[in-house]
Amino acid sequence: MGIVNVTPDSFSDGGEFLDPERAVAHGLRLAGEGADVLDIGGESTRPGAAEVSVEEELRRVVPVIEGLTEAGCTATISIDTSKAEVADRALAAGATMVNDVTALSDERMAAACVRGDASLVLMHMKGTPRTMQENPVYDDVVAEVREFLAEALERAIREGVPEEMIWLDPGIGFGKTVAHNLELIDRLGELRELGRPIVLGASRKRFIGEITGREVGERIGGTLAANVLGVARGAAMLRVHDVREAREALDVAEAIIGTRDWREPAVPR
Ligand code: HH2
Repeated sequence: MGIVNVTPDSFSDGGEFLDPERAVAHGLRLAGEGADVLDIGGESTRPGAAEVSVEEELRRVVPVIEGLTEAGCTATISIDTSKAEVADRALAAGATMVNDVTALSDERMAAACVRGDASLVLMHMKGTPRTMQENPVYDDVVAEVREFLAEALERAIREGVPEEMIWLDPGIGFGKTVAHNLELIDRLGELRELGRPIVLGASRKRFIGEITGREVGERIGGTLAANVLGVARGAAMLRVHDVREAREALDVAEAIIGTRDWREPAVPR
């Protein structure tokens, strides 16, 4: 899953793709590099980020989704939003997946997914982006995230989203310390027990900077380590800024663990 942030304030690439044409070009490039999914977001969720109105979010994301669809983009288009109204319009414009980092905080969200026949990513967050990094405390972070995701999954199914269209995400960096993030990735297999595929979003995040001492644009090495180990522990989708590097690391990692036949070399993209 390649990230297309159409925002002025995202933590790693804020402002770079606010112009729809640049965002479309970026999305097409990521798809060409091997992204199966493009995640289009119009609201930053970084710690302390300002909230964005429905109108502003729509103004940012709809032209990008339309542009990608018109350009014949074959990757799945995901809308990264927690607002049902934005999901509705994005699905009408060509998206087929909803990435909700608040796991149905908008009570109309599941219905929007059902209406739009969309798959749904449910992510764990403790608190809100404004407050989530203020001393997060858990008894057992994996158990709590698992319980939260189990409840969100049950609710989504109860509200009509087909189980086989739901993905789960531990929400790396969303109300978690470095230690919490590391433990979640290391014990990702415990979330697999919920029976749904796992999305992992570690790309360029702060815990990597805290370990490596690197600024946000220089965290590719740490990102690849988290991604490869995440897949070894059971992640099925990686949400990344750097698709080419993630793809290559995965191709090699999968050849080693035997889930990919290395005799058929990947076509460099
Ligand atoms: N992380 C971010 C945003 N959306 N969605 C899922 N499912 N999982 C994640 O880990 C996740 C997410 C934060 O990263 P980014 O989009 O790069 O930054 P920002 O929220 O500042 O736009």
